[in-house]
Amino acid sequence: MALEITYAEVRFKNGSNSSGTNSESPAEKVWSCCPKNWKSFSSKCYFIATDSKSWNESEKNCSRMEAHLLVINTKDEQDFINRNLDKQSAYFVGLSDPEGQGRWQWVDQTPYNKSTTFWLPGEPSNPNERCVVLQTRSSSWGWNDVPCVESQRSVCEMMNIYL
Ligand SMILES: [Ca+2]
Ligand SMILES: [Ca+2]
Repeated sequence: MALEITYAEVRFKNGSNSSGTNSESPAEKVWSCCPKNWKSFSSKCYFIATDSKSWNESEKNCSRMEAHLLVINTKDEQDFINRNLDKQSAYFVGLSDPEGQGRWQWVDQTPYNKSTTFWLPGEPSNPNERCVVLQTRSSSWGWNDVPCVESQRSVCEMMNIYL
């Protein structure tokens, strides 16, 4: 798929800003960017889908763009995404419990780590609710398990494109 690129930034691959130090090798400049209408955060790109689909269809929609449903790895990532969402909506993320056994799985095989979860109070609430949305309740963002067939908006994630 040809993606139109309108956003780019310079990153220092070695993490050093080489501020006047006479290092032998100058910091290597690498251009990375996100497709048009995607948001860039910490070497990832995010797309907020405005149409509503089931969880499966939402994941397929991300796959078609060479992305996957959002995998929340850190609080910073969750906070960044939340700042870009509409409080009135719920958004599928790439977390599901296909068998309803409490075995939560991320779509990209990231291990489910209980210490990096952001369930709303009282969630997950129901073994028949096997797919996860980001939503607000009492004005805080968090995770809720909902039926996978519900139609919700969603967030896709992919790596930055390196030029
Ligand atoms: Ca992620
Ligand atoms: Ca629930």
